[in-house]
Amino acid sequence: MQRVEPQDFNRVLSSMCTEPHPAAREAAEEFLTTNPGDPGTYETVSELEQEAVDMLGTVTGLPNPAGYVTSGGTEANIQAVRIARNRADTDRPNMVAPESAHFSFNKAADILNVELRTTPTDEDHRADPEAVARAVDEDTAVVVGVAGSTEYGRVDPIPELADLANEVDALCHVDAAWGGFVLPFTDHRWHFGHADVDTMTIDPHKMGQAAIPSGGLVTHSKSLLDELAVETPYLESKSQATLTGTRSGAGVASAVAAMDALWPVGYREQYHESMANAEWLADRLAARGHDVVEPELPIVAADMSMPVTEDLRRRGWRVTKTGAGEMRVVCMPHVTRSMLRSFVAELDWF
Ligand code: 0PR
Repeated sequence: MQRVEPQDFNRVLSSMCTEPHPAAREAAEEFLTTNPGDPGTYETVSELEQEAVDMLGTVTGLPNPAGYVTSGGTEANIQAVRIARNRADTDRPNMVAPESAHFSFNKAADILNVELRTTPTDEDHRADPEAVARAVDEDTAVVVGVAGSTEYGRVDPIPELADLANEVDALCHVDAAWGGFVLPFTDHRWHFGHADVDTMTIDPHKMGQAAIPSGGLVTHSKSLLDELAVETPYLESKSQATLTGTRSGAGVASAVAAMDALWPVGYREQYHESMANAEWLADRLAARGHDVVEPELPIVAADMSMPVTEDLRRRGWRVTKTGAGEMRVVCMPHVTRSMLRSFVAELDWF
């Protein structure tokens, strides 16, 4: 086969994934042939998975976490809803999520036959606890909060949402798929140590700088994870909680390698650098007369009246639009200041 370059990150401003840390890349390659779905056979990677979960617990303020390394945020969100549905004492379960929640919750609702009730966000794109309070009832299995939203990088008021979940005996799930590796360095109250959170999504393959596929589902107790267990008669292990069967050991090993290398110093430095880049870009765009959604985490959205994504795309840039039509730039680790400088300079062409 002719060698093709899989991805040049040079002009990618749209992705929530990034170039893996060198140690993560190496670990991924080393563990390519292992299958953590069969822990009786592949013991080493299985031990590594527990290490990964323990480290994710450290990042999310949870001393004795139970969970596993998923294929990504979608799987972790689906499984969190599944835990809640299985545990709920109702025939007509619903979940309540802000409209800013990722579309993986629509998939979860469809697959699991759980009614999805979306609530409006406030003027700053955060979940509105009053709207959530109006939507929950005794059939609510889970209340979802987003910590680092896909479009605007906003953090929902997690303690309030967790209280609302508690009131109706529902679980509280936090989707920190993207935000989980930057939020520890902010003042936000988002994790298990800050509120009565039951389950969380946090993806090493996004801001965690691990190789794809590496997502994370973390819960505060083994009994919650056991809601997912099915019997596995012909494996050495007796049950399996994961959604997929055969899984990539590459994701597991690279998650451990990335967190080993970067937690907490490397991630902290990256957060400050990415945040400074986001603020710089927001300032430049505002100076050009654009309406900018002030970045709270390293995502910039700006009402670009003029250069549309297709024009930029033709020039090699990868940017996406929000549902409302704003241009959106995710300041991932591969997005450097010089890259942003050339981006802003090129805007002058339009
Ligand atoms: N939760 C949140 C908050 C997310 O932002 C995403 C992905 C997910 C869950 C789902 O995660 P997985 O894609 O790992 O299953 N958000 C990005 C999006 O949908 C995913 C993405 C990643 C898009 C890389 C583009 C890209 O180049 O926009």
